[in-house]
Amino acid sequence: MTETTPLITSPEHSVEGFVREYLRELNFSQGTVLERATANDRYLALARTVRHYLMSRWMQTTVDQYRTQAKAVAYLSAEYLLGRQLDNALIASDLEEIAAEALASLGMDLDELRAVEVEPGLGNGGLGRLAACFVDSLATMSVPAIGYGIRYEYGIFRQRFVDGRQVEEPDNWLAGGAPWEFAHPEHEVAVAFGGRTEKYTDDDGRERSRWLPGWQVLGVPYNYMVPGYRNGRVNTLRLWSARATHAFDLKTFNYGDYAEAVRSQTFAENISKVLYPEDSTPQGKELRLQQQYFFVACSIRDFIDQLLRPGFDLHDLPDRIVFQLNDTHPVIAIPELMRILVDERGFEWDDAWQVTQRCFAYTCHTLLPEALEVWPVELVGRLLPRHLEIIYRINEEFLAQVRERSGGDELLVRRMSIIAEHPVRSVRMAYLATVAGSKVNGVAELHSQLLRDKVLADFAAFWPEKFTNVTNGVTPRRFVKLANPGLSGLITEAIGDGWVTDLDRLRELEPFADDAEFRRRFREVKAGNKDRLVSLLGARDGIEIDPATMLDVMVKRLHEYKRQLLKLLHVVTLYDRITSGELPVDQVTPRTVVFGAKAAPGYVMAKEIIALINHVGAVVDADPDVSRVLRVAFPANYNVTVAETLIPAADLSEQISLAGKEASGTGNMKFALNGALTIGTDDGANVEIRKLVGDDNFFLFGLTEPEASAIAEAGYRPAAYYEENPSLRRALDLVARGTFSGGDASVFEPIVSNLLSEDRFMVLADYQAYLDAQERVERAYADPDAWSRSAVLNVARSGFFSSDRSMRDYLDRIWRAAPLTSS
Ligand code: 6GP
Repeated sequence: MTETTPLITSPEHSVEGFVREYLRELNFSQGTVLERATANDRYLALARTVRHYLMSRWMQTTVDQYRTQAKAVAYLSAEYLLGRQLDNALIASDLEEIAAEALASLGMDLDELRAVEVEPGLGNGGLGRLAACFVDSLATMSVPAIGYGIRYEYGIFRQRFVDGRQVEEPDNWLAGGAPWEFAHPEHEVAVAFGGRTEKYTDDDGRERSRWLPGWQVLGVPYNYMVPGYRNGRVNTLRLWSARATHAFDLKTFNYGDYAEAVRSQTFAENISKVLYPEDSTPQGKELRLQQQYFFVACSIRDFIDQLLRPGFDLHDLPDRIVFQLNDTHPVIAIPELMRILVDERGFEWDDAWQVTQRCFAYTCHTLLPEALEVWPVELVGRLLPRHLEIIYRINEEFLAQVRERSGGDELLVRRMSIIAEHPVRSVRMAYLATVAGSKVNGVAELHSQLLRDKVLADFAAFWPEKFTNVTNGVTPRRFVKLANPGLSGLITEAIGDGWVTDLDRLRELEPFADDAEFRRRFREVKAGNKDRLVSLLGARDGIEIDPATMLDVMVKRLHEYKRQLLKLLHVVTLYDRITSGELPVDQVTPRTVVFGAKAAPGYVMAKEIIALINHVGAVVDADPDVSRVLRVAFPANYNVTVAETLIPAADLSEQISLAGKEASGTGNMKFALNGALTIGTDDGANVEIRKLVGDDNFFLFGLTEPEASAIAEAGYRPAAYYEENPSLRRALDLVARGTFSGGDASVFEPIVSNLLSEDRFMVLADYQAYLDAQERVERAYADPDAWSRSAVLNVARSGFFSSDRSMRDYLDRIWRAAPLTSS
């Protein structure tokens, strides 16, 4: 890195300037002319044009960060669910209008070109999308930060439905070209694996251990711009791609085994080939551990070699960087930094440990015990033998402390050990992160409380000051400004545009909730958003929906704890009541229930639930009476792009997980900010949403976490609810009898029998409360004026859920870093 300020100038910020730049790109980079250019050519030229406007800011930010050597945040995340880049770059650089006009003057439509972009789906769900929101906020707040991750060649699978069942197809997102990335093979990093360790005596006569690896791969960094919102800053997201080492190839080739050389190349490159589609439940696959180590080893090496000044004393590392661990996926970075300090830099163990502890902080994103990652010792030892030794030593010293402070409580020692003994000897990654990290945080108040009280209770008792909370947030740039231009315009008209980077200002909207004209215009915006959704679903999925109905939306990964089944039982109950004549059609609030969800390909029950939703939808649709007032729409392949049209159109947001299971949720925040009302349990960030928007503007139902725990402890018997509740019994019987499976009772039998015998997430226990809450929803919806008042209040009171606020909390409570002041 040089310290010379690069001399580049941005293209002129005008329609003419944009046209010139665009045509130049089309000619020089795409090698074509307007008349012959395909839609993809036109999109690529547009992306590159917009990129040029951001380039000098990017170079300047990079230079400033290096020059000041200010403390930086390195966000380590195996996933970034970015969404489309062009849209965001346009709003960040204030080019939307100029670009639209410039393209129009060339006979093109900006929206059509936008739609060409395939979003980089390099994440599964909430955790990956959160990382994307966080890097956006860090850039917008001028915080020196870098996001590190993996450049998966294939992102989250594309979902199709065949006979209502999920089929996965590869997400070849790079196929059309990748105008947003910059490969830097000159900064490739070698990463070692395997082999063994050996003991030796160093020059000072000290006993040491060193690693003799068995094989290597190279990591090539690809840089992505992370534009701050109109603040002259562009941060970097650096994603690593695996390549075979040249030496590796050559050696095999010299032996004359060409096929073997190619095979080993593929083997190395497999590491960044595909994103694991498991969400919240790790699979424990060897390639996954390789991915984890690969990207953190590259990232730490990169930070030390590229971002520190030559000769930097690593004892001072904690003053220069904090590595934030996005869940346990990057936790192997802890022994990696120890290894670098002790083995490569000759640090004493205790000094290295001091430095390491201060460099890491850990965010936990789950409450499900089965979601806490563990790696078999055998596997860690085979892939990373030196790291295993280091983990053992960390554990040894930690347990000595536990023994000392607990007076030798061996039960406690066993509970807290980083190494689990059963069912197989394994490394508990969450424990390693907790022991080594300076801070541990949950992602919503309730979640952090439950981490302290339950999941990590022994550790919280040991180090109470280590534990803190940072409630999640979402970026208002993508999820309001970009996704909801109608609402954005209305808000800006009312209170100015400061809210985009200071979302607390939405409070100033509160008085407008009582302004009838404002409410009317708010409804107009909602109606316009519904029309946009109607067009999207029509064109994309061939799904017809009626924009005059209540839009009731449940979009998130398919997981039993999130309880899509509870929503579905409500639909089945409505179907039952209408078809049985119990509920006259003219008394039903017409609604469209929209689902969007991918299931992990190996998660059988989740895939069955998808099939059931689609089958119920088909039967509901086919019934002429029912379908006048009730429709089920399940567009396939829900992703960030779909979310951006769907969320602004929603009236009702479904956040109905069993209390104590959803760590936070972030979809819930996006809906509230876009003026949907929530029907939800007392779970995750719902708790905080309800507190802020007020009980009158939130439909709360269901068991609380303590109630659910008490029932579980006493022995939950779901069949009792079935026996005692006739409406529930009828709904389940309909499914059980094969009403939604062409009369074949066997098809959905596993779902029914699971609900009746186990029902781990207490769907049946919450059924009646949910139905009652839905009746309250219908009564409220019957008064459009009162409903829109509540909706406006949801918007006005949700400013807290900006990811800018989350970043401020991390900066204050965990990172102790600050924005760069001048540019
Ligand atoms: C998710 C949580 O399930 C969700 O509640 C939360 O909003 C999100 O993280 C962001 O914090 N967790 C995961 O996606 C996951 O893989 C291990 O957790």
